Amino acid sequence: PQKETPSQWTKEQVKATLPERDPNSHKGSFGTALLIAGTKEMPGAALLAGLGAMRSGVGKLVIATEAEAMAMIVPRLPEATYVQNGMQRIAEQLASVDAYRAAAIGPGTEPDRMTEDALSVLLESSMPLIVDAGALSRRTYAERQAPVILTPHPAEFSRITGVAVAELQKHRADYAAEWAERLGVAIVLKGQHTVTAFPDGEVWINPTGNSSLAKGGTGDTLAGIMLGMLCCHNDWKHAVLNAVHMHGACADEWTKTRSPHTLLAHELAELLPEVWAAFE
Ligand code: B4P
Ligand code: MG
Repeated sequence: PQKETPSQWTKEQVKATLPERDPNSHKGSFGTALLIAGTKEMPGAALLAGLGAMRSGVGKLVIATEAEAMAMIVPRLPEATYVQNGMQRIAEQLASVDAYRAAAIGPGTEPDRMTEDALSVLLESSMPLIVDAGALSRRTYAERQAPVILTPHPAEFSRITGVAVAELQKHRADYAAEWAERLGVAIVLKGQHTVTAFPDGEVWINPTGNSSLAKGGTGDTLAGIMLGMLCCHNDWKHAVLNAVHMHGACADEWTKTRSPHTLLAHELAELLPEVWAAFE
């Protein structure tokens, strides 16, 4: 049966829930984020997510990626540190995941055995965990107490649930809510009017964003912004909702003066400082 249309997570709600940066803070106050992303063939996804995270309130960022990807990322994000061949080292439990405040896995990775193994290791931790792109698979999260946030686009949602894309798009909020409760995770179903459904049944629609986001890399930037937001917010649900809203607001800032045909994903991270300030 068709349920009520969920409410929008508005600009006023973002303003009321964004954290202040304590004048007395230091980088440890905001924790260290772990980003597991990028391969030799898709190094850009790790860079885009890394830029999003470091622009979004994090204290420190560690990027676990392949050696070849590191060489490309370091010159454009010297502020991060790295775990070389990190996906493999985490999958084989050779690199610890204990010291992080939040983690994201999947941008620019293959949906293969190593990704699944690394995800299994991360699921044993007690930090909030974003699962995107190559890390999205048909699985359950029953053992997990801490927050899990899945960020599928419609094709990925279809892959992990078996619901056909055309059917999904007719009842986006209903399907997101149903699967969030069933899997016990938050689901951010991307696309026009992104739906965020929490495992407790709460559902919100995002009012920002436009067709300039329909381009490769923008989802990687969102995963990074969300990772950073998880580190500086006290309430993980506010972090997720504010990340989606702010990512879309950057695209809306772009189209004030520029064509929606022309946005590059890394430019979202460049717009974020001024867009964020408008919420403070
Ligand atoms: P992949 O190769 O999996 O794409 P990706 O690497 O995940 O791209 P990226 O990370 O940059 O973008 P994402 O979608 O995560 O290939 C995608 C495949 O799925 C393609 O075959 C594509 O056709 C299909 N697919 C993707 N979206 C679909 C959709 N809506 N309906 C049907 N098929 C779809 O993240 C993109 C970001 O941009 C999100 O934040 C999203 O909310 C936003 N966005 C995209 N279009 C928007 C719009 N029109 N308005 C507002 N926001 C929009
Ligand atoms: Mg994506």
